[in-house]
Amino acid sequence: MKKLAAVLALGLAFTAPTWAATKTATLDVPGMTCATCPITVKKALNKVEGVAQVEVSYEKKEAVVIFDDAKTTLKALTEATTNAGYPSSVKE
Ligand SMILES: [Cu+2]
Repeated sequence: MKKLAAVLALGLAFTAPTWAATKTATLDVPGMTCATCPITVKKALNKVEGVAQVEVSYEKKEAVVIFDDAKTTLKALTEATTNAGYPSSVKE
């Protein structure tokens, strides 16, 4: 019985409504000039409400952001990096 409940709970977690709004965006961040820049960019993006995960690549000069589009917008993400000194744009 306990096992069945656990399986049901797992099923519910995967169908939670918040999951449906999760989006991934790739931002071009051309202003990163050294290996520590991605740390600043990552911190700035993590502060935005609704952001779940951030991966910043200095080599590619881009940031991949997983976020809840019910809580934040692409504009808020590019503004966050811009305010941190790294203007960015959404990659198509
Ligand atoms: Cu730097």
